[in-house]
Amino acid sequence: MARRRYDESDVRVRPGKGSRPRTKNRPEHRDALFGMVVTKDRGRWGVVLDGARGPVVCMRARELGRTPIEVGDRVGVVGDTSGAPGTLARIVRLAERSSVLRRTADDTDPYERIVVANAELLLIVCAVADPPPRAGFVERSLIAAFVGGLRPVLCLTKTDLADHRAFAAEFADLNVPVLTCGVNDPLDHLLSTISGHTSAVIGHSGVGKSTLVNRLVPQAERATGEVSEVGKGRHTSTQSVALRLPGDSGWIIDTPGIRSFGLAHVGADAVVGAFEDLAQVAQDCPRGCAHMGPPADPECALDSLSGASARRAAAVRALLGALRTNVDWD
Ligand SMILES: Nc1nc2c(ncn2[C@@H]2O[C@H](COP(=O)(O)OP(=O)(O)O)[C@@H](O)[C@H]2O)c(=O)[nH]1
Ligand SMILES: [Mg+2]
Ligand SMILES: [Zn+2]
Repeated sequence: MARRRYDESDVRVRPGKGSRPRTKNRPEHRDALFGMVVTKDRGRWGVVLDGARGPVVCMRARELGRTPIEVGDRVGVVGDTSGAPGTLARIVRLAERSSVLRRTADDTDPYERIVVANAELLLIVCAVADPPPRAGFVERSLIAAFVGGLRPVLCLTKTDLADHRAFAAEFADLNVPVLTCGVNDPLDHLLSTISGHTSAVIGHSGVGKSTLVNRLVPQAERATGEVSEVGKGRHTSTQSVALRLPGDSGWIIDTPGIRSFGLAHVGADAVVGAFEDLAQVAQDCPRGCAHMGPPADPECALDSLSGASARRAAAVRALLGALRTNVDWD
């Protein structure tokens, strides 16, 4: 998969609502310090500057207009960057993203939201029981990861309550790592997978996401056992937050509050394009092929595949099916 590299000199500035002249008089901010956005809340961003420990509270500079700045973004900051209580620095630059986990509110909503920027891995947390596992949720998450440039890892929880193998087997042909991450499972495999990387965590409420994050980052003290993390409660978080793994061995970005995972922005070609072997063959498909095979796409070139690639094509078609069914998986 083609992954773009950061280029900190590349500022992507959208003009704001007013029509101020765009770049002419804009300061260059050569003195900006770079860091990572770790929190976002009501017009305030927490940024951990490179080499620093705690976050600096920031606002978005006016010249950035309404440019979305999300948890995981690399940004340049000017002003009082001491992080002392009561100080407020300014985000003046936004580096190009290496990955973007996106969603729309539902499958018909054209407006894309960025859930997490720059995560390398997507940990898809799914319980094998209580609540029962939902393949549709996993499929949608996989699609979002593949098209967003994140490497998905399926983390199965509550493995003490049911056998996980049948559910895990559903995803075998996609070459997605499946790790058992229940309370009684050792986490060494997961730890070695995420070590040195930035990983976003997604999953339904109640699947054991916070329990898992607390095992990975004990000082995080994420609240567990809540009926619902979203909406009503005043103290419940609806925003992503980046947590440093012990020993500075990477970051976990917890993403509470995703109630729906619309994929209106995703096309079949983007999903197929995430798999090199399939993408190559799909170049021979007729124009507008939706890659589903007969009867809808009788000339789909994916049907010429054999062996592991054919199994992968079948698995990707199952994903494409999930893309078309507007399941509300809340
Ligand atoms: N039996 C069992 N219960 C678990 C496991 N992981 C979490 N739980 C329980 O499931 C409930 C929801 O867990 P929580 O971490 O709050 O889920 P979250 O909503 O995804 O953050 C809590 O009562 C946990 O104690 C597990 O592996 N096995
Ligand atoms: Mg939770
Ligand atoms: Zn095709």
